[in-house]
Amino acid sequence: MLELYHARVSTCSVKVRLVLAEKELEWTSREVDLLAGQQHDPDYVLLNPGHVVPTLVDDGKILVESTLINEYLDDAYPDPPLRPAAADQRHAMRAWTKLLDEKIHVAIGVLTYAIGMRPVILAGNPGEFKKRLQQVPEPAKREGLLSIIEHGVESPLIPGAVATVVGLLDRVDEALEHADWLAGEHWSLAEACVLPCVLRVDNLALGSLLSPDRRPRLAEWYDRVRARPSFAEAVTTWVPPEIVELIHSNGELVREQVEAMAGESN
Ligand SMILES: N[C@@H](CCC(=O)N[C@@H](CS)C(=O)NCC(=O)O)C(=O)O
Repeated sequence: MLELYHARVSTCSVKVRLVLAEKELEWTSREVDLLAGQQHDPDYVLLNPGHVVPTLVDDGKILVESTLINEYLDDAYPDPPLRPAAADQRHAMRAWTKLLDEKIHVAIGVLTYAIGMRPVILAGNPGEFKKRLQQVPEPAKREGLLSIIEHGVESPLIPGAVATVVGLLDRVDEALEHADWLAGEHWSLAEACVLPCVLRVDNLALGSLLSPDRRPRLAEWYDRVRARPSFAEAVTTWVPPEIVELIHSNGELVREQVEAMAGESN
């Protein structure tokens, strides 16, 4: 039996849900409420010592790290294969997952908190949120989140995060110049990791960065990946529309400022 500990809106959770959907695997949902701090519950930390989602439990085997979970799923449930067969294409696929893990994930997290979540946290109980931050195991992440909650898009972390995300969007557009998919001939684990980040950019009211005028191949790919049944199953089914609307309206408040940082203001 497959059990996924996940959060509805988290990009890393979407990444694994997309692969489960592409493989049409049955799984049991174990939701972890990140805003309520359930990732720090002692029972959960026994499964995931990093205090993060997702965690997959497959017949008692505990698996963490979304990229490694997706590779595990492709090894354990190979039909349909979601990694290209050719060695060079598989290398290209892993270059995407590595880029996402090492650079993009943090940048997307910074923008999500600064643009989409900060107003929610400030309207709730910021003191409680800051207290809970003390449980985040990595000091750099803890301090980054504090800076974002204090300063929002004025935090010194924002320009770098925006530049990193713009770099990703350019790279996707470029990669699709002579290919339909990011790595190989089919939807692959590269799509699984890039799509949740592009979707987040869109949800944060930065859809201008994805417009066909600016990045035509990215825009066409984004339409194509969202038309697949896996998107409905992994995203639409789980992500509450009212949260998407809330994040989007928070994004509207700072959109011009962020677009200017991205060098894309009109
Ligand atoms: N490298 C980890 C990162 C997981 C991660 O950062 N997950 C976020 C949601 S996308 C999380 O659980 N955050 C909880 C928190 O920051 O307190 C993976 O890919 O699984």
